[in-house]
Amino acid sequence: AGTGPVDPAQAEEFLRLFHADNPSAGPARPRIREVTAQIARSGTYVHTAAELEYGARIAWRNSGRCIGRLYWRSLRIRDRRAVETADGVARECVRHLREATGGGRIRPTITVFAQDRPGRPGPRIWNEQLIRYAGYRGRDGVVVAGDARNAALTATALRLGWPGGPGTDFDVLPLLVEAGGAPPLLAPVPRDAVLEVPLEHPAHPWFAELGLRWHAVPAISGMCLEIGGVCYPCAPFNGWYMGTEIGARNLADEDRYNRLGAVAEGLGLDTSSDRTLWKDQALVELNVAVLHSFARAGVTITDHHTEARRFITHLEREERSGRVCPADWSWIVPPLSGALTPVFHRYYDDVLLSPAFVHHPRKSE
Ligand code: HEM
Ligand code: NRG
Repeated sequence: AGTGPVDPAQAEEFLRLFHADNPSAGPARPRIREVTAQIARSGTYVHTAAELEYGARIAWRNSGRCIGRLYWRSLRIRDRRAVETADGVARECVRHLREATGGGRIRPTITVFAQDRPGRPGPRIWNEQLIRYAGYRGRDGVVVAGDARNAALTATALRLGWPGGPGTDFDVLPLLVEAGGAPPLLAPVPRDAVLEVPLEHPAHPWFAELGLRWHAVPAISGMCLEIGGVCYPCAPFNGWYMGTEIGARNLADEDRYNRLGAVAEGLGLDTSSDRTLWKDQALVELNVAVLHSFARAGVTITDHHTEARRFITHLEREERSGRVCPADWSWIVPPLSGALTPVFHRYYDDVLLSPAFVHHPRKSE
């Protein structure tokens, strides 16, 4: 994939797969002839709407790092291939967020923008996700507020003219949308398109005072959707969160929000030695708060025990269908209580299949 010519062999392989799985689309042969001619003429080809939908769902099914694949058939596809300007992309991303958020009943959704063509790359979003919290660096370069993961993107946004947010730990960054070879457009994400959940603990009233919160929808915007040799560089997608992503990583990692100390203090734990397991205890209560708060707010979320069981169901189904299910152990096993879940106790095939979601090199640095 990329802005070079499409490899006809990749196109053919995809079309064979599509027609094998979709008998109602007729035989593959005539379509392959047509596409081969299109590639010879123009260096690329255009998917039908049915091919695009199928390709996007299979790309999810092929994502070896994703534990949430049981429902891969339910992905909603927003075909916006005609949109290629930066403000068109920004506007449709905001619509995507509104539709996918569903007031808390989150719907797995992907919006597909213009494809790469030889000499004419499609649009790109520099943000890793549609919703990201700014990370502000002080004079010495150390992050003083917000999410350190997004410090480089925040600096880029400021350099491009973003005035900055109020300076809280949870300022939503604008979208940086690149199109047509121009410098990226800064597009604010309206407040009312960003559903957030303030965190509280079912048993500890002081917890709410920590002022922690997280956004409802994880919408990955920094990956390329590759289907049959064609690259869609801008194809943001979302499902819903598994609680550990927020509670055991985003808010807990030392190079993210690093809040275990604050939680431990609230709990009155002995933090004088690692061996008291204060971090482990604080981690569990933080994760209890995440799941409890999302549920109370009516926002879809899953826990790692349920999702691990579902993933095993998915694996068994895939096996019965005669397919290999690629999986990367180090991403599938949850970052909390790994061995308590069934996904820990086995090995996986980790093969690269196409269609696929692939990482772009990060653009903000
Ligand atoms: C990764 C859960 C939907 C594609 C992940 C991860 C989790 C997860 C826990 C690991 C994240 C990490 O450790 O940072 C879920 C759940 C979903 C869901 C609960 C609910 C429906 C989707 C959808 C797609 C998708 C709709 C695409 C259409 C991916 C990909 C990755 C991933 C490509 C790897 C991301 C990377 O390399 O950074 N998912 N997912 N997931 N998921 Fe899903
Ligand atoms: N860990 C990241 C999100 C990665 C993808 N997770 C999902 N994807 N649940 C974070 O923001 O914490 N999804 O499409 O639902």
